[in-house]
Amino acid sequence: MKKILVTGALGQIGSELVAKLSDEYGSHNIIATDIRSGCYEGPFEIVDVTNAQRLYEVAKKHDVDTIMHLAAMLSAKAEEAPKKAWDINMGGLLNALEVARELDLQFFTPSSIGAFGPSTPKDMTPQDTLQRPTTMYGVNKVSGELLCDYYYERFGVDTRGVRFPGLISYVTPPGGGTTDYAVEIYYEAVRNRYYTSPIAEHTYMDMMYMPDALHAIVTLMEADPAKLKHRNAFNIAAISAAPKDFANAIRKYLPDFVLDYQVDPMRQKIAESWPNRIDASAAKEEWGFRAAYDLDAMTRDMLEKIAEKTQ
Ligand code: AKB
Repeated sequence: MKKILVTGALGQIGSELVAKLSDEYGSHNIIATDIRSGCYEGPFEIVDVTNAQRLYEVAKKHDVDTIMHLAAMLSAKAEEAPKKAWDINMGGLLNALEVARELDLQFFTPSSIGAFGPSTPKDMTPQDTLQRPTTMYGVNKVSGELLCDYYYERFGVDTRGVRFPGLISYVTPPGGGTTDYAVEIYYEAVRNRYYTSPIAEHTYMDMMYMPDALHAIVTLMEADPAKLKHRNAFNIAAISAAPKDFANAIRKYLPDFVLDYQVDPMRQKIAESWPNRIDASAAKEEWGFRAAYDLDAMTRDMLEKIAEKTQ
């Protein structure tokens, strides 16, 4: 039975991942940690990931065998405070990897489509390709991918990871990402039938519904290591969409929905530097990744769940 420490457990991915892992492995085997306290009933510890000693002590105290390191600043927020983003994203990752090395733990951390840059091929972006990102978040993500490979090659730490697209969910809102619009649009559609997009009409990015993202993490962590050629930073993909596609999908259920645009230059620039659609064939071949939700299935579920929540 696994015993897993999750950093950033109160964030967008963390809050749902902890619930999923609790179902899979038992809630007493999941140690949720975050920089702030929140309402969570299972084992919980306050941990600032930039504090290496504290992270080590909590992992040791709970005798965990796995770290899932999620604590990070997202792309738009990182652009507003690049030095802070480096300290949290790289400092936190290095500390978490060191704990994994010292205590011989399995390790997961997400990379992102943000690890690509304007010179990366935009369509069917290959697994192994040019990565020259132009954002601090992207620089952190490429460095993180390399660091995780290094800890595997040099120290034998069982590091694994995926490049997440923009993640869409109705449970915990994302904070400070370029793809946040794809969550906000659903809330505003249900509440006001109206949304102003900060991203231009035809700008495509990869997106994924949270249940597919959580399933991917669990499947990758349980995959036979002998079959993993890449280990870290697997491209995974489900939906390639632009704001107009979300609007059309929403109008199928809410015909009076109106989408307007007020493009935010900083977010738009980041979005344009990312791929339109990445190729997930390595993840499919090496550990059987597959996504269950397309844009329509996700839209139906998002609108239903948000309507229930806001009643
Ligand atoms: C962001 O927009 O920063 C994140 C991501 C794609 O990594 N959602």
